[in-house]
Amino acid sequence: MDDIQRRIEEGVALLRARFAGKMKATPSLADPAPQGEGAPNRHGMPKEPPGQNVFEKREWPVLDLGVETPDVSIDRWRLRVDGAVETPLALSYAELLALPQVEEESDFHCVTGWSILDLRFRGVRLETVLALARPTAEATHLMAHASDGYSTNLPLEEALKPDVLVVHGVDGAPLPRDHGGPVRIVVPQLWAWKGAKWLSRLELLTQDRRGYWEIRGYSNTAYPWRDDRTW
Ligand SMILES: Nc1nc2c(c(=O)[nH]1)N[C@H]1C(S)=C(S)[C@@H](COP(=O)(O)O)O[C@H]1N2
Ligand SMILES: [Mo]
Repeated sequence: MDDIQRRIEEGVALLRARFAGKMKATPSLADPAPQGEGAPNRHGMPKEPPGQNVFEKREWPVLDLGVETPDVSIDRWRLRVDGAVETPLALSYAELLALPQVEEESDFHCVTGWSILDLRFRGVRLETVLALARPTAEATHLMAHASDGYSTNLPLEEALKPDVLVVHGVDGAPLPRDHGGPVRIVVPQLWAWKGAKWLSRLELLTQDRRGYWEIRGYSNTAYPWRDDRTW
């Protein structure tokens, strides 16, 4: 475990050396005039992006392609991390739980017009998983793949933000299957489709490639406070 801890710290330092400047410059952290209403959220953006309705937590909708709801048992679940990495991984659920765990209270904004505020997500920073796999010097983006055939892409400067989590719990309970359990991603600073439910694979890329909705008309950048929904 000490070895893993050291490897994570080294990997995080390498990633921050490459991406810290880019991370600070993204519209989700450095927008001089973010749109929306309400008191500032944790990152200084208005709590409600423009055009959103805030729902109660108990009304959290289930939204996905709807073709199937994957039934992935904890015993069979694996997260492969491959592509432009020095060390491809295949993490089991137990291995994910053995990594440093964090809790982040975050908001969840769906492009179809609803938001849920203050969900308490538990999991592992995506940064931690990437630090273990060591993206190569050429890696710039990643594609998250899911067991239902879904995919969504992220630039590394968004993926590495500290509240972007590989989530296995919410509000003190295991992540429900409908919401992507056993394991999903949550990317609070972007529209919720950027967070793959039933996460199965992270593919590191050396150039951007569009995922399921990004091909079909949703914005590639997905900034809620710029009303950035389609292209
Ligand atoms: N695997 C997978 N992940 C997915 C989707 C999907 O269809 N399949 N839909 C996305 C969309 S459009 C949204 S709004 C959120 C919804 O998450 P929820 O069902 O937990 O509310 O999941 C995202 N992640
Ligand atoms: Mo969505």
